[in-house]
Amino acid sequence: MCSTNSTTEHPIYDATVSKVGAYENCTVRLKGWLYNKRSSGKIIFIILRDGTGIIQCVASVNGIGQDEFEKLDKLNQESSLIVEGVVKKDPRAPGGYELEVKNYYIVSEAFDDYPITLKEHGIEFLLDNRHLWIRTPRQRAILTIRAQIVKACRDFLDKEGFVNVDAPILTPSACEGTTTLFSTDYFGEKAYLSQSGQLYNEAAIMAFGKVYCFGPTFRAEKSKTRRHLIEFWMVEPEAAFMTFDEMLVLEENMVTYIVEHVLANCQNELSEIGRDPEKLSQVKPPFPRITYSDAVDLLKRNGVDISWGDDFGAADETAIAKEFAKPVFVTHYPTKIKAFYMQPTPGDPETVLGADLLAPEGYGEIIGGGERIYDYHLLLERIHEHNLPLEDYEWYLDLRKYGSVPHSGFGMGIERVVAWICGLGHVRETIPFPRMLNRLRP
Ligand code: NSS
Repeated sequence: MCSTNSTTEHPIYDATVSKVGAYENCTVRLKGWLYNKRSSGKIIFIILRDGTGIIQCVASVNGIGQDEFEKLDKLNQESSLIVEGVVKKDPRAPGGYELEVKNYYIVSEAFDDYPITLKEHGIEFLLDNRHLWIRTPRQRAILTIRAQIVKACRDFLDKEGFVNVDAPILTPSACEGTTTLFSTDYFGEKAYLSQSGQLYNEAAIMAFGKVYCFGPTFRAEKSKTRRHLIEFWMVEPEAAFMTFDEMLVLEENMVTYIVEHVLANCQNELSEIGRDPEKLSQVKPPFPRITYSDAVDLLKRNGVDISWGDDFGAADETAIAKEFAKPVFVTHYPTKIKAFYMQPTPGDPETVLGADLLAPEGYGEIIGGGERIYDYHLLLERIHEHNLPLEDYEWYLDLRKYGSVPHSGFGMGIERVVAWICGLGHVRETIPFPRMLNRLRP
């Protein structure tokens, strides 16, 4: 853009690291933090990060003068600074460009040794320092992919004609069983943090037809596994008149859209975290479907000690998913292990029109959903069977009183999808500030 032998003074352009390519040979101003530094006598190499990427900046005594050079040489990691310099193409540099420093200003000097260095740290230490850990390129890449996944969910559903109608977080009743409820005092009354916005979605579809809610959900689960968080984000589409089969198609299209969006927009981030995109490019509809009964047989054939009616554990889900290169639907679960609102399978009341979507590569369930009971009397019966307090579900029953229609919906846990797409060993890195059984801080 700027010529190297021009005699006229160039202006200084405000730029970001990710956009420096548009300013070759120009003088730019970058604002960021000192990620790393090494010096060799008369040259200092600074790795500057600005939130959009990292760039090597080269400062020399000739370029900035002896005093400024010495000051820079002493600057601590993570000091914030503004650097002005000329953008030079350099195929060896990360990102392909380097900055020849002409000037710099220290905004705030880090006055203590930064706890997170380039050496290996233990996971508990990193989690204790999560407020600082998120600055590292790997964590930034994961959380950028998360943001793109969230965007893809919204884009897909908006495009499909779903209206975003959010559900409350403080609720009087349970959606997914009473054992994992978080309770809080609501001015003398007991309230619970939402486990799912589904019940409210069911009210909203009668007003909008197709809706989704997207927000934090909470499960007081005493599970300390690599798939469980206490607070996680869920996107929950729901549609009036949508059949079970139509819902499965919606799920596979949404998951495919998300994967394609990440592949198209996050190549740098995937390579930063070392995720092989090849495995993800196999995710194309249709996804295989197997019934719960067939899944039990499959497990038995693989020597797993399981009986019809048992719920699947993480190891079972992994064993089932291992048979497929794409995500797989497990459908028609036993009625007694699923939530109270699930519609029975026509002609087979022992099972329900419910499906879980299991991700490949051992990531387990990423989506749970199904068709809902729309008959008033059957729903009332289930509420009694599950010992749910009727007064808290009167409004939910009303939906079956006034123009009830068959309807379906599902919930997709964002962190599990991020863990799978990024190929991570644990969900704790998929959310900015994880809440786990033993962790509420920072
Ligand atoms: O319990 S779910 O299977 N289903 C529901 O909550 C329905 N009420 C959703 C609906 O139909 N609108 O949870 C859905 C997903 C599940 O597949 C996981 O991906 C995720 O929510 N999930 C979790 N992620 C992280 N940590 C925990 N503890 C967790 N529990 C569920």
